[in-house]
Amino acid sequence: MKASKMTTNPETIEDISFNDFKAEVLKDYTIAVTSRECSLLGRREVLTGKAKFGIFGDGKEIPQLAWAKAFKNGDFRSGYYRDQTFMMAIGELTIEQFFAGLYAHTDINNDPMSAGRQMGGHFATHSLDENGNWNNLTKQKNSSADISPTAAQMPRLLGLAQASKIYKNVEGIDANNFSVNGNEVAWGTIGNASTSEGLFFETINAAGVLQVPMVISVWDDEYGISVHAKHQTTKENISEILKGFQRVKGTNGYEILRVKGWDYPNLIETYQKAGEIARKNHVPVLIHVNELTQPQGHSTSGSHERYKDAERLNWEAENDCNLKMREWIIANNFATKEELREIEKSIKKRVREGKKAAWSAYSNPIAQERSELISLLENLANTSANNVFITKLKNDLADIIEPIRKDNLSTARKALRYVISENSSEKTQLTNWINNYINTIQPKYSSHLHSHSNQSALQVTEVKPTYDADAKMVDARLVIRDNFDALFSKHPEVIIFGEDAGHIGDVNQGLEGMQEKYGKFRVSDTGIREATILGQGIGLSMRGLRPIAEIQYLDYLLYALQIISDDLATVHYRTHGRQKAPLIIRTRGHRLEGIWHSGSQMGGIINLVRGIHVLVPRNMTKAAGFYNTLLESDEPALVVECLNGYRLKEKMPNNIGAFKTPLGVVETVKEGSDITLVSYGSTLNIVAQVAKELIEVGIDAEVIDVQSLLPFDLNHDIVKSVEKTNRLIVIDEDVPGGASAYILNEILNTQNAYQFLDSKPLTLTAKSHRPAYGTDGDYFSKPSHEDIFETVYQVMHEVNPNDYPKLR
Ligand SMILES: Cc1ncc(C[n+]2csc(CCOP(=O)(O)OP(=O)(O)O)c2C)c(N)n1
Ligand SMILES: [Mg+2]
Repeated sequence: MKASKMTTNPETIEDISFNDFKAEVLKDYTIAVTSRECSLLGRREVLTGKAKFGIFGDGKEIPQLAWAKAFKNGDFRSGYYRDQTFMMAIGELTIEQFFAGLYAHTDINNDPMSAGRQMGGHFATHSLDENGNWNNLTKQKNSSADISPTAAQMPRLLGLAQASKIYKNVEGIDANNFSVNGNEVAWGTIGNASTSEGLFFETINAAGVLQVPMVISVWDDEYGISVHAKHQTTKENISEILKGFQRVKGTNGYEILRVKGWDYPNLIETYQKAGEIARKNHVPVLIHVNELTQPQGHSTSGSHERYKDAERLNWEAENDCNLKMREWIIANNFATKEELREIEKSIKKRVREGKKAAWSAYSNPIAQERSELISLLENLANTSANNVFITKLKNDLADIIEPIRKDNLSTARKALRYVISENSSEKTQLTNWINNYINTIQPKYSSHLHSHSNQSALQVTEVKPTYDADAKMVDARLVIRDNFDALFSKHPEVIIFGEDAGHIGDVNQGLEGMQEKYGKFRVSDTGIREATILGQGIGLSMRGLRPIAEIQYLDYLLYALQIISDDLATVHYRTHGRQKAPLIIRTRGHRLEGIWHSGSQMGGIINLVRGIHVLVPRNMTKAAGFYNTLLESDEPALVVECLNGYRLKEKMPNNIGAFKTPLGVVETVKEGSDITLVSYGSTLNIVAQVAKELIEVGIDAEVIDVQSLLPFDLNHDIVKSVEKTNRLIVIDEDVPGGASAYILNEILNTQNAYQFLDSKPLTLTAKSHRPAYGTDGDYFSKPSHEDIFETVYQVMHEVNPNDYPKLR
């Protein structure tokens, strides 16, 4: 059935198909009008204070209907906040759910997008059941969870599309839940202004190189909030300037299509074509959808009358896509004006009812909680000397027309202060109510930062490396290489990619020979594009593969840090555990040479990526053990190998691929009684060396390797050491106040080590500047042997100047 034919010659189509088509058109129109009505009422809910913020899909309805028709089971969306009509059209967003999201309903059954964690307009489907097990993604329409940073949906889109390519070309993977011969398309959407972002261009180029089944729609309404296209896009036309990407005979590249956003039949045809090209040929497609509008302006935060002139506002009113579809329906005799009016009237009613139902579902439990509290406060007031004050608090709470949980809990906690020196069963009841309320309500906002499943990385048990009696000392890179070899052969779904990771087997030869052995789809080179390397990893892992994304040096992780922080680290949390991206990021860092090959910006990293594990092994055996652990788990992690460790000698274990380094467990590498030295990574190895030298001056230091910054020392072993030595120095090569401050806080605050200290706890760090080049640059920038020795000695000198006379 060709929609465009219907426009010109409806009478030539047989009655039955005309009627079918008519029904479909009216069903589509119903969705478009329902979606619009939700946008209009949604804005009102914000302006009247029932919801905090609204950003809606009005003005973008019609192309999304066409897109939904081309979207098949198993396909994935990676889009942004304008896509509500699409979500409704694929059956993944009801009116009630739309409003539940707007109100921030914390029950995942009411707001399946995020259980109230995300602003409305941020969409998702459930890839996992409530226990964290995969659903069959090939039998449902999938939407990866949206995030707010503009264009940040693009890197992930690349990986979602590439997964089809992997499933098509790599044998032996159990694809049951994930793919049918790699026939799935990943569909992206982005606003015209957001195409100004580097992430957009990086993704476009990478997808052209990789030739993956990806269709990107640009919703072009000429504006990005108040900023017109003339400030955003060269020639004010994204498809025009991307023309060089158009494939021609004998080249790779894109199919680039352009269509007007109100032209329903042409949109249908365009989306069908785009889907076929991407699905069959694994060629990326860009659809530039222009002449779209924003009937209510950008969001509830402002009004577009401030920046659009009368001419533009008139144009938008006349070219509203829903209005144009309505005119088209009438012109083509699919329905009369009266019939449409009837449909519209009943939709208005239906949306009002849905909104009301969503509001009741959201507000009733809170009102119920308030009633309970009010009766407790009444009882408390009756028995308290501060009756007047408690009654006032209670009355103020009762007067709130639309109470939220904050009102309840804040009132209860304030009331407790009035009975601080009283004793009564009413006080006990209130205390219990508060504790119980916090225990049940807090998880609604804080759960699912990490996996709750039985594959949580914390559930993986340690397996120590074992050695033959005559085990050889080898270059450490061989330990890591042989371990990857074992992992690739054990897990067909493991793939690794990065700059120089393929042909030469990474810059340190940790993947030597792996591409030859496992093929170019599993061990591959990428362009220099850290953010989309990360995005590939996120998307691939969301579709059941186990990618290892290699970032060549820790210093260049910064290019990808935004996407790690905004997307990867929040996936599980922002979907209330209904999506996961168990990506392993492999990189190498710490001290070597110069400003950009010696960085150890661990403080910056750990503070930006809560939600993923950050592991800092001191050698390659430890690193390999972390990879082995992570592949048994369903969680994302960053592993920082020691850049100066590949040529050091390590003993080759005989259980390669099987030993596992546990997460969140420290290792005491030298026992001692005088002082506890805590470190990690390359610097740990120096600290261990210095500890031996300290014995010569009578200082017996205990050296602890943190190994795992996130999670940190879950067994609280470090405090046990401090309890014994009463002294503590944290040593690392990050800047002052960086990871060492985090470690110190964990030990003093979380583990309460302050009570065992007899000397001031210290941190010894690098200088505040970047490390200078050369051996002297390292010596004068990062903690040296002598710095560490003297700092420890000075502490002992202060304790006992007789035994430890002043050194300098
Ligand atoms: C990285 C980043 N910068 C700024 C913003 C604030 N912001 C949100 S939407 C938006 C405009 C986006 O315009 P466009 O891509 O054309 O999408 P439209 O809203 O017009 O559909 C901006 C600047 C953001 N969310 N993320
Ligand atoms: Mg725009």
